[in-house]
Amino acid sequence: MRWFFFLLLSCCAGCVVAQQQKAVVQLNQAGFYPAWPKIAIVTGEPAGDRFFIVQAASRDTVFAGLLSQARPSAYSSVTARVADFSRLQQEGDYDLLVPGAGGVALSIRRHAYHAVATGVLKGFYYQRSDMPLDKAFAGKWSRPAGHPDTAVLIHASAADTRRPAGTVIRTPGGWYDAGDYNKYIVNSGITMGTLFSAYEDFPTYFDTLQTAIPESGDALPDILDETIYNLRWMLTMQDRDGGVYHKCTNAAFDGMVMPGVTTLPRYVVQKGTAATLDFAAVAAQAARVIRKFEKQLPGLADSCLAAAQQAWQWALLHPDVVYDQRVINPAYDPDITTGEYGDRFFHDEWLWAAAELFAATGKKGYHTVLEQRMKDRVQLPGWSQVGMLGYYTLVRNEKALPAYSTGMVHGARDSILIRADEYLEKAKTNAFATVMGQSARDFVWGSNAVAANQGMLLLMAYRLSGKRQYLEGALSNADYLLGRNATGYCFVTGYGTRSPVHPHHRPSVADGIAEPVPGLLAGGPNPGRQDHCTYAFTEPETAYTDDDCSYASNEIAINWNAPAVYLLNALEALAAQGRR
Ligand code: G3I
Ligand code: 9MR
Repeated sequence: MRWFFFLLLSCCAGCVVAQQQKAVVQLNQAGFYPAWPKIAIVTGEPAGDRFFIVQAASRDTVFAGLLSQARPSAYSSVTARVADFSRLQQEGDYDLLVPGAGGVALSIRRHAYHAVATGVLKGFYYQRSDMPLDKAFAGKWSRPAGHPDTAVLIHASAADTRRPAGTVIRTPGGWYDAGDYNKYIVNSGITMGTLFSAYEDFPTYFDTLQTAIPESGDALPDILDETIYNLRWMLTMQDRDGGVYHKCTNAAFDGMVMPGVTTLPRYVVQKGTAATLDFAAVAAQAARVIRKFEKQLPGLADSCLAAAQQAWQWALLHPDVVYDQRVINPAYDPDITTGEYGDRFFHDEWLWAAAELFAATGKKGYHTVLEQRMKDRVQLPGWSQVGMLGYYTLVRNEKALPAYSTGMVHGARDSILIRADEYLEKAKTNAFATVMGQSARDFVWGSNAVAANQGMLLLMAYRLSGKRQYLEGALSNADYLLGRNATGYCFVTGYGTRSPVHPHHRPSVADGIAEPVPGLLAGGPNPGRQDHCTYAFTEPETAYTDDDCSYASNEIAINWNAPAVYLLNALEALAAQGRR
């Protein structure tokens, strides 16, 4: 037996090397904008140093170029050469040919990202929990409603005298978080903040963007209809004392079945500081964003603002309530073993909530907390790092804020620009010529959201400065997500020529349809491989497997889709404005 494994191992090792040596072309599979940079990467060993682009139909050669020197990647054993064809600006369908590497199709279009950008927003519709997805909107992925959550139990960890354990409450609606069927306030928080940011920064573009959802054609932009669907759920998660339950969840993850098939009890669990502050931030931002739709949404902005202020008050009284299943499970039944989102450090949540409440009310009390929290080093957004969302809100609302806050707003602006400069500097040595891959630490669980959030930050820097390099940096990460990466995948399901077909996404696994639900961003390379699945490659930028076993590299999640919505739609909007 042992010799057999030895043979298998040496054979596989050989395969890996062979695959890495074989020359392959990786590029953005969604397409390129005529006036913007266009780059493909050739990995492995091509037969020469030239590449050609031919028109798909006529086979006429329209471009010939030289590959760059080979550059070893810092995050895998891949070597990469750049094929730059930015000078080709004619719309059309082409093939890029590299002797020894074969050819790949590419397209150049004025609305290159329109389909995929709309698709990642539509992805949220497929995550809706309590309503049937009708054929008219969901096509072959139509399905009955999932969990109604109209009779959800107060878990013992959340019990008090007014609502003892077992009290039944309603908390319907909202998106499923990811490949699982639970609904988590912390992760909804960053997701909502990011989607509202997209609308705030590109309102004219989104005002007319249609995603074919049931509400399309009503008096609200589709992105707001979608976001408000989840907002209404979030509002039901607030207790009367202002505190917010951490999540609405099964005790344990459902099997790989369709939503709504299991009817096991659902619970709301312990109220916590992170959930309550994230809720405060979202509700305050919502109040500001939807105020102009008072006629369509009577009273909703006021309710949101009141809810946000109440949540803030609760957090002041409970500033350090961590949600920790290792603590609650020994104390209460049943054990809760679903996703934890167990943040322990709340400075950034205070910052974001204070920024949103300050922008919504102009009240000095929030400014005082903000001033304190601006002293911290702010991180790239992630579910446990939301301070940067506060910075985004400060800089975009500078004109509406009281004059005494100008210094603080400039601090936020400088910090965004400094971070953006660091990104561009590091990108200069990246083998794939992307901002993604600043260090090996970028390749975490959900690494594709790191790429998308870096892109979003660069677009903030672009909006603040007008400096074209920032726009190009953001574009490099869109290229990364859509195929110019060491795996060769376009990471959005249903788009590109090679995208995930087996995401860790229960409906995609259980619906009996070959194609996965479209418009969902896979988590991406993650050498942590916490799922213990089989990966053909294990280095930081290649540790990805298109296998539904792999929740650590191939799950989907709302907080990953949201920055992709921002990045891809913002680029589409800017390209349409003719930004050069
Ligand atoms: O905080 C440490 C950091 O100090 C350390 O340097 C780093 C090294 O890997 O690890 C950091 O912790 C990581 C943590 O996320 C914070 O980013 C853990 O390793 C990592 O395992 C953890 O992954 C999270 C995962 O749940 C497991 O808890 C993902 O970020 C998070 O996106 C994911 O979320 C799940 C939900 O629980 C359930 N629903 C699906 C969803 C997506 O997979
Ligand atoms: O499906 C779950 C996924 O959403 C989570 O991200 C992941 C990590 O918490 O867990 C998945 O569920 C798995 C569980 O952790 C272990 N048993 C198998 C479950 C499904 O693959």
